[in-house]
Amino acid sequence: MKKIGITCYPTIGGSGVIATELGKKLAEKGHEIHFITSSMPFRLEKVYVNVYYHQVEISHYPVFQYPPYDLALAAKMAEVIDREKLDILHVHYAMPHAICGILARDMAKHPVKIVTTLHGTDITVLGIDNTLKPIIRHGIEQSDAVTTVSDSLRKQTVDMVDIKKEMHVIYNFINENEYYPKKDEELRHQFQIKASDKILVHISNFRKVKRVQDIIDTFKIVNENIPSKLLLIGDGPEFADMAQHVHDLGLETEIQFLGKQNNVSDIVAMADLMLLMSEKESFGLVLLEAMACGVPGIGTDVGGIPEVLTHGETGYIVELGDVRQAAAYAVELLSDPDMQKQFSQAALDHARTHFSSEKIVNQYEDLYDRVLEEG
Ligand code: GMT
Repeated sequence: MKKIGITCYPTIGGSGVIATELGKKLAEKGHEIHFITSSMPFRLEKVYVNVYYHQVEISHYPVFQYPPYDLALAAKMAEVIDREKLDILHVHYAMPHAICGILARDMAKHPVKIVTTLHGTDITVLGIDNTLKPIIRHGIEQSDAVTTVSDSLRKQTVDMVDIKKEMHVIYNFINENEYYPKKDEELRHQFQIKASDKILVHISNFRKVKRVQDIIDTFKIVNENIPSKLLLIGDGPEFADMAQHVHDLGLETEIQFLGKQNNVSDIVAMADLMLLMSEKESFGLVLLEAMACGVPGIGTDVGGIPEVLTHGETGYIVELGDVRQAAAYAVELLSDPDMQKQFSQAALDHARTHFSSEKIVNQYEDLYDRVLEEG
């Protein structure tokens, strides 16, 4: 049994999901888990044995122009490391979490190892602000072990941050108790979707990089050929423009905006196809969650997406922005029930074989063992 601290962004997002589900799985296996975050991670919705939560308090002293969240986090990490005698502090994102962890490790009296998982935005942020490169590099190099959620992200990190340190690819995983094939006819009824309509779904934080407009434009072509509905889940900077675009296309009755949702598995499982047409995506957890529900996907040939989706088997990969091709694949699949069944089964099998929680959580446990053995 190990004592493991976990720090992540606790709000809605794939990295928070993975960090929280990992903590829950490790706790089930008998480890003691301490979440150190700014608020309760959103998937930690009930009491779990072996799971503790330490909230970071920020002081609003008037002299500080900006509340020093990063320092408050580092101080809380050091306090928890010493009081709970943590073996491992697993932080998600180099910035700022690895940096805070390294500072906490320096401050704490109890020896602790820092494991950092990179989720992507750290590295893509560098495209915007090069001044952060040295601090991200420091966070990676000073961690005791580093993982990336795809091989594409590993390579991108090496290229962009010029890193010599070994980085281990550990893919994201699914919570099989939550994501599995389930068709909820009542839910379909509540959304007023006819049994004959095909359902397409997209989930994101509506940032520009998610190219939600491509999703809508793909759906427009699909809808001209097949009775269908598009469910858009999430919220973010592009939301208002996308609502306007849907209005301009006259598709308000065909496309529903559901906003932020905490428990999306029932909606995902109800769908026939997941669309993710981003221009940056280190993994694309929503594609995997859909596959685990037996729902194939269409994604762009970008980042880690081709490591999740197998073209022609569990879904399709298209060039960035190629809405015509995406729509053509969707129409071909959704108008052939046998093919749909075959893709659905392949998606489910692939998710369970390659991204099972057992397989991936074991990889993290092995890494913790190796890091602790290194002394
Ligand atoms: O995609 C986002 O903007 C959210 C971000 C996050 O922190 O959850 O997602 C990143 O981490 C996910 C979990 O590993 C990955 O599935 C996403 O692909 C990755 N997003 C990007 O690389 C843009």
